[in-house]
Parts: sequence; structure tokens; C-alpha cells
Amino acid sequence: MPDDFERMWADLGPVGRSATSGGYFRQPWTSAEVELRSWFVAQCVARGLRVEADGLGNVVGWWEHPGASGPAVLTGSHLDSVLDGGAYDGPLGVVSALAAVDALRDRGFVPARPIGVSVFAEEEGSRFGLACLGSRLVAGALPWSTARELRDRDGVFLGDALAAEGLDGTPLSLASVGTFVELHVEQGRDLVDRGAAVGVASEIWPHGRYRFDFTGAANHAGTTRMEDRADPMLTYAMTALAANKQARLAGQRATFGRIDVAPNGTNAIPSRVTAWLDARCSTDDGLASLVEAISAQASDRASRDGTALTVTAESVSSSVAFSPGLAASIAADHEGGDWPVIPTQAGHDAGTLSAAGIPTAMLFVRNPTGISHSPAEHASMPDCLVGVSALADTLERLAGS
Ligand code: HGY
Ligand code: MN
Ligand code: MN
Ligand code: MN
Repeated sequence: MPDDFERMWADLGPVGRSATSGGYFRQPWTSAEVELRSWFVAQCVARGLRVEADGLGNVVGWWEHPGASGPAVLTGSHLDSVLDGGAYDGPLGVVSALAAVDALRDRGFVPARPIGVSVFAEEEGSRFGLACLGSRLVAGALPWSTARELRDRDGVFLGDALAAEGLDGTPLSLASVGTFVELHVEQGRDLVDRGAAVGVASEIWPHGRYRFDFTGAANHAGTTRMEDRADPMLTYAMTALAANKQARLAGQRATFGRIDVAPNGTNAIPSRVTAWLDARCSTDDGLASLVEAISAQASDRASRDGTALTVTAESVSSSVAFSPGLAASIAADHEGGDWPVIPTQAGHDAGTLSAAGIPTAMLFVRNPTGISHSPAEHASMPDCLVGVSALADTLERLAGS
């Protein structure tokens, strides 16, 4: 079994990897992500799984053992990455799911219920801006009429990007799914602090993405007196400082990780700065208050700078509480005690499926760097293998007779 995991992991290593940073560029419906999806289909076929691929790039490999019936157990994650992302965020859950199927077969396990291994498309929202796009469409949380009008940074519509891959936007159905389990690399330091190789998720913090459009007046960087400017970059910069302070004081998270500046010239005061706020909070009300406070400070600053501001909520995901019974049963009674049950501030397809009413659980594998969405993300091979056994044990319990 360790061999299977390591071989699969080695297959993925070079796909979409930057020679300069060592990070990954696996944006959805680009060559790297398409290659990964074909690899996944080939892995399913090699295991005799029935492949169900939809019109979005979501794929499930079904292990339908003769006699297996009733609500299916689905496990998996995503293969796309953020820009310059790590190797583990997403692919670890997919490779572990395939390796868990191998482990169950090695154990001679006979599933009483179908088991599916899934890959969901555009989990990161790194291309079309909306995270968990594939799972949202499958879960009915987003209409196709809205999704197909989303544009990437080059102005390409989602509908056209899919059509170029021969995909028509039709989602697969999760009607047969009774439970979903997603294994994921941990994206913070909790498991390192607790000295545990594996943990179980209790909840996902509410989070959202908000577009701040600051407009001012383009002018000459040299001849325009400092008091005569309407500089949207200044308003943006003060807003970024205010957001950081606000989130620190409230014990929450606020990040401006992406900006777009027009006309983007060194010797011109910009006419426009568009900046995207990623905000996360432990409660829905807290998230609303955090964004309100940041927006109010930004507006106040804009009026002092002679600039204008509009704030648009592009997506907001409410708090997700995973099935406590399922989490407790997965976490209980391991060698050395129970596994920690911990909240996460990261979004996941598991959150979308849970919000759609499917009982859902997540397993986390320790990340010794505590760093994610960066090439420095890591998980040790021994910890990954503990994760595979933990996932296999969970599937055995959920799909057993
Ligand atoms: O941004 C996130 O929380 C995620 O990793 N999709
Ligand atoms: Mn991620
Ligand atoms: Mn992920
Ligand atoms: Mn000049």
C-alpha cells in the first residue's frame, strides 16, 4: 500500500510545477489541470472503478462491488491549485482516497455500500474568482446561468472555457450520496502544536471575498502637487492597514492578496485600484461586522483622499458545522488517544456538500511547516500514510455492513 501512494504521488510531482519557485500553477481548465484529471481517470480505470465525468470537470470513480447498495460513501478533494500553490492542498485528498481504496481491497474488505472517489473542479476559485465552483454547481448552490457569465483575468467566460474543453456545464448528481469524507493537508499549525499526525474537522469558519473598487484621477507623478491628488492607491494602502488592525483586534482574518491597478505605470497616479478582500471570522455576524468596519474606514479615508469607493460582496460562505457524531466517531480510540477535533479557517468542497445537507466529515494531515497556499506547504510521507489508513478505516466503518 505505501508503494501505491508513493508511486501516485511521484506521478503528480512535475505537473504544473514552476521551475523558479517550485510551486504549482494548476488553474482549472488549463493544460496542467486537464492533465491531472486525465491521470485521475486513468487511475480509476486501472482500478476497475466506473468513471462518471460531468460537464464541468467534476469526476467520480465508483467502486460498486456486486451486492453493494444504499446511500453511497463519497471521498475525495480537488486537483486545482492557487497561483504558486503547494503540492498537497487538494491532491493529497485525491491520492489518499485512491490509496484508501487499494488498502481496503488489500484488507479483503467487501463494501456493503458503493464508494466513490471524487475530484471537484475549481475549488480554489483561482481562475474564475469563486471558490468551490464545481461542488457549488453540483450541490445546486449556484445556478449555471450565473456561473457561465463569470470571467477569468483574460476576460474569458466560464461557459466558453468549458466549451473549449468540450464541457457543457451539466453537473453530475449527488442524489445517491449518503456521506462525504474529505481528507486534506492541514493549512495551519494546530496539529503540530498538539503533536498529532491526524485531526478531524469540527467546523469551517464563515468567510467571504469582497471587491473594493477605488477610483481617483490619473495624473503626472512628478508635476502634480501632493495636495492636488486624488490617489486611489493611497486610499487602498490605508484600507489594507485598517483591515489588518481590525482583524487583529477582533482575533479574525483579513487579507488583501490581489490588486489590479490602472493604468499601472510607475510615473502616473493611478485612476483606479481594484483590491480583493478575503475575510474570515468565527461567526456569521462577526464576519458581517468585520467587513462593515473595514468598509466604513475605507469610505472615510476615500472622502479624505478625494477618491470614490464601491464594495461588492462577490461570495460569502456561512459557517459550516460538520456532523459532530461523525467527527467524534472518526476521532475516537486511536493508539495514543483520540485525535484532535479542530475548527478550520479554510474553505473546502466538504463545506459546500455539508451545507447542501449531506453528512460530511474532514480528516486533516499534519503540515510541519504550518504553511499553505505556498510552495512551502508540506506533509511527511509517514504522516500521509497515517492519513490513508485513517481514511480507509473511516470508509470501512461507513460502507461496511
Ligand atoms: O481559500 C480557501 O480557504 C481554500 O483553500 N479554498
Ligand atoms: Mn486551498
Ligand atoms: Mn483545498
Ligand atoms: Mn512626461
